Amino acid sequence: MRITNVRAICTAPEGIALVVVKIETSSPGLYGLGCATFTQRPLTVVTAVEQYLRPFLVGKDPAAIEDIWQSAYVSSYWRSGPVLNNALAGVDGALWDIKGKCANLPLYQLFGGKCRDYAALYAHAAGENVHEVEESVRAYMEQGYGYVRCQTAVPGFATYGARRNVTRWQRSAQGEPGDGNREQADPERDAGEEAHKALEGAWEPMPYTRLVPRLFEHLRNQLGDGVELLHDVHERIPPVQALGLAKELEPYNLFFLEDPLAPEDCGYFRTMRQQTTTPIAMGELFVNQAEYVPLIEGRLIDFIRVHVSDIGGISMARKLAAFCEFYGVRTAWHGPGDVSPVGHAANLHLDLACYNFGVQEQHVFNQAAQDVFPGTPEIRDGALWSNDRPGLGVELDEELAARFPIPETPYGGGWPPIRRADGTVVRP
Ligand code: GCO
Ligand code: MG
Repeated sequence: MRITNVRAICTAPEGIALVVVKIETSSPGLYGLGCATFTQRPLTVVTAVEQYLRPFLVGKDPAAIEDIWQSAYVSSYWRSGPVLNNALAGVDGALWDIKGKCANLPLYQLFGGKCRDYAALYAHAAGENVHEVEESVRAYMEQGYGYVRCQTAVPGFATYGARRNVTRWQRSAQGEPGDGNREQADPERDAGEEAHKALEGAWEPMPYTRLVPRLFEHLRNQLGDGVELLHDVHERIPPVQALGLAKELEPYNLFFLEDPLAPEDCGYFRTMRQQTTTPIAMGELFVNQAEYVPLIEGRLIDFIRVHVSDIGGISMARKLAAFCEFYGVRTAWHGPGDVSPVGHAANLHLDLACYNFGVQEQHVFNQAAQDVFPGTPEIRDGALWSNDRPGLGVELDEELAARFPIPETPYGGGWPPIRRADGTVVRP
């Protein structure tokens, strides 16, 4: 059997650009799918796949996953980074999908079988104030969720993960399902750049840093310890404030505090570890193993939040999960709306087969996305369930996918600049 074609397919059924690689083979009807979603720069990934990896791959044996990964990885000489790793991940995922289909087994079986029956999910609770967040957490608890990420708006300021002052696009990029219907009138989407900025508002670290401990104090007072609470700092505050926040949150026993530091500030993790027992999650922005290896071997973090396609896909993620196991670090693969259902399926197979599973981030795909991607993993009782089909278990309706082209968004699809009141741009 040989690889006969490699294509990168873009689709946005929720208004969020998704990229999926499809590898076709000389065996009639046998093809594979892999997630290559870098939602802020999707067309760069398409170029990397179709201009460079396709000529590299056509004619090769699709069974030779590791050799293809290693040789494709160095074929660009300069390697790693989000574009090349996403392209490589799409190929890698598609080859694993093909291998599972050839073996007539779901991928988790090829990875050593199940360590658990399902992957426990964490849902995204948000609100304009502590009461709204509490209400949102309660609703998730009633649906059977044991883990809930809690984000609150900071009155008068833009805040990651909370609805207020956030444009529709940012909401969808932050893991809240889009409407998927491009015809719907949406004044926010149609706002010009200036209006877009006005909707965001300014970001100030101190009001946020002062408010978050009050949020979790309220939640623990109202909800007790019967639910695991998480929070995403989203790398937005100065490192010394992140140290203080992590310490101040200790009494509220978070399951984890995510992205307290930016990748550029990883040097502070050693100090953070010495000062607090709040569990730390990091990694969604990592795009090179040189970033995550020191944090793991130093036992400086507790969960990896890696965007699987940003590190080169399933093959690399399996190696990383195994490496983490030796250091007591658990997995928490990145899984918002800018991971495709194919990518969520890859997360799920890793979740089921890795001993050191921590928790899985949830994204509830709208009906349009589920129609474009038949076999999207099922969410039930606060958990993600495998359909046990061979390979990844997800298909792609290309004709339907074409009806959801990448939408025009301000800033050319990039992450809009969040600025402080004085205009200084801050990290996402
Ligand atoms: C998360 C992430 C996302 C990112 C988004 C960027 O924890 O799920 O922080 O919400 O902001 O994936 O495109
Ligand atoms: Mg995050």
